Amino acid sequence: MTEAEVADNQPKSNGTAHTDACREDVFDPTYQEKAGPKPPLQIVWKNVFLMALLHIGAAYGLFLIPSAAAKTLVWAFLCYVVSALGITAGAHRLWSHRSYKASLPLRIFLGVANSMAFQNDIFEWARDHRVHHKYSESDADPHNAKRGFFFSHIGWLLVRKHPDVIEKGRKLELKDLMADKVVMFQRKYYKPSVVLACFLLPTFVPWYFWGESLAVSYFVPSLLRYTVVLNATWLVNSAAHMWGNRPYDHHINPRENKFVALSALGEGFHNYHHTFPFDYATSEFGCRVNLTTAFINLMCGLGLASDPKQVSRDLIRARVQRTGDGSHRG
Ligand code: ST9
Ligand code: ZN
Ligand code: ZN
Repeated sequence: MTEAEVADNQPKSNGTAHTDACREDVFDPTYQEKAGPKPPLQIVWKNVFLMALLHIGAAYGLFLIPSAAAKTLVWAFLCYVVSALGITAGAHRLWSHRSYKASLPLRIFLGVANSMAFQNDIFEWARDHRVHHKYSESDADPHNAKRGFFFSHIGWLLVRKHPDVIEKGRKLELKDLMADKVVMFQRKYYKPSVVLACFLLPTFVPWYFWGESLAVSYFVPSLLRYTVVLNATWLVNSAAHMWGNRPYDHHINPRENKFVALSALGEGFHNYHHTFPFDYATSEFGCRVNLTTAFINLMCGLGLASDPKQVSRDLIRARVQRTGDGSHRG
């Protein structure tokens, strides 16, 4: 990356620097992987077993869909959207990148929604995500896509981390996360919050309110919905780092992938996102295939969110011309 490209990654719009934007998500071109053989792979068999069990449970949930009431399917979809927003609008755009500001009621909602998604607590998620951006596709990237589709999709959760992930992660500036009472409260009570929000609530509502069977209530809105949200998220790390165009920067692997954007509520514009990580919309196309941006806009309209950061058109145009792959359709 040249100095100009690194400068583009710095949060600013219309020439004014965003002093409160995150800087720990900016790519660090100075990092060098250590020479010599890589540490041996250490498989965590407990995770392999649990992930296998989860996916078998989700497959059983698929099989139960025809016997589910319409209301249960609507509920499952609602749980999908809420838990996905806990990741996209919460852990990702708010807490990892600080791309907008959220009021306390909105942060509480996103904290609960995040527990419903059960993808590690917000602090751990945001710390791993900042190292992903800063040391993208190197040993210090938790889900280094250079290690292949399987590793970047799910494999990285089944083995011990590369020591550089932890070494570099420990040097990150995370004071903003530590200062956020919602983040720290969710971390402290993470396990009970997951049991309640990810499993008990999605199961209880259809069973109690419209007499759905306990099996359907558990396997469809809870297990299947959880597994679908996990895989939609992981596709951003795997598919969107492999397949698609690179209109903003062809030097990096992350790509624009519409299928991933659709399933991940707008998080598939990944070439744009890695080029401009501070942009709250993660795309230059506003709400198009981007429910998360629509949600943040709505929250801003209601006075619950503010200061959404965006890249200027001029900066996008200049970057497209300098480093794009020629596929940009502006
Ligand atoms: C899950 C997360 O699925 C998914 C994240 C995806 C991210 C996607 C990003 C894409 C963009 C956004 C798009 C969103 C789209 C959403 C769409 C929705 C429809 N820095 O962890 P340990 C320390 S989770 C600094 O045990 P091991 C750590 O604090 C799924 N320090 O490492 C600890 O220190 P201490 C459910 C770090 O032993 C020590 O190191 N959860 C860092 O290597 C050891 O930590 C699971 O499956 C860091 N980065 O184990 C659980 N990292 O000892 C999975 C660690 O002082 N996790 N440390 O306390 C595990 O079981 C383990 O972490 C492991 C590694 C086995 C993977
Ligand atoms: Zn990425
Ligand atoms: Zn990101």
